[in-house]
Amino acid sequence: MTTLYTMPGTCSLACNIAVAWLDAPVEIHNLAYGDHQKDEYLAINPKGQVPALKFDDGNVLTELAAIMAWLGAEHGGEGYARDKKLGYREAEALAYMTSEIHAAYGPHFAAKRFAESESAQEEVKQATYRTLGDHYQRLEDNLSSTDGEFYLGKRSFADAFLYVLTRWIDQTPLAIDDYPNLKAHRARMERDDDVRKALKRQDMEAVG
Ligand SMILES: N[C@@H](CCC(=O)N[C@@H](CS)C(=O)NCC(=O)O)C(=O)O
Repeated sequence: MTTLYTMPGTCSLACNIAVAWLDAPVEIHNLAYGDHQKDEYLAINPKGQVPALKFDDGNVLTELAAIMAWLGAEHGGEGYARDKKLGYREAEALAYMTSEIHAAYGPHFAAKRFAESESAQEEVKQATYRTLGDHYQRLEDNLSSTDGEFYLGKRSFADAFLYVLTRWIDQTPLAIDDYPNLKAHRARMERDDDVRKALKRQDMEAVG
């Protein structure tokens, strides 16, 4: 069976949620933290990152946005194929969330890669939080420009990644309370049975 590799706390939760929403025949293999750097997993994804999707024939697809595109095309049914506008807006949102916002988290997760001294690392981190603050404000504004329930007006995989981002904010000095639409979105996602199922499969809990 096709296998999705995940790890607790990571962005791979978004793909796990998408699998649950589609009820796709994809097995979830939740790595323990650290196993992503072991030879066995590096043979699957030499980048040492999750998510990765391994097909029965041994082929591997990496990069969250690409995995979401495959899930939609393969298991999204006719509705997914017909709603072209939602499809390209979803691709736009996922590209923004992965290449801009997730990437901007780099110095937060691994400050040592960006500066040597502790004071320089702290400076880089503070700049990172300012950038992230701008991103969260943009997400908040975009969400409030729809009816507020879903990021693109209708449920899409962008909501799955948005949920990951609204969880990560708690690790930063930024406060979810400053983004009321994002806070409500996070709470709504946690009332979704499929989201709870995905969290459980990844050894994670709702944040409330
Ligand atoms: N560009 C990749 C980024 C994936 C990524 O950074 N995954 C993180 C978890 S959120 C990871 O595996 N980190 C482990 C590491 O880099 O050591 C994507 O969008 O899939």
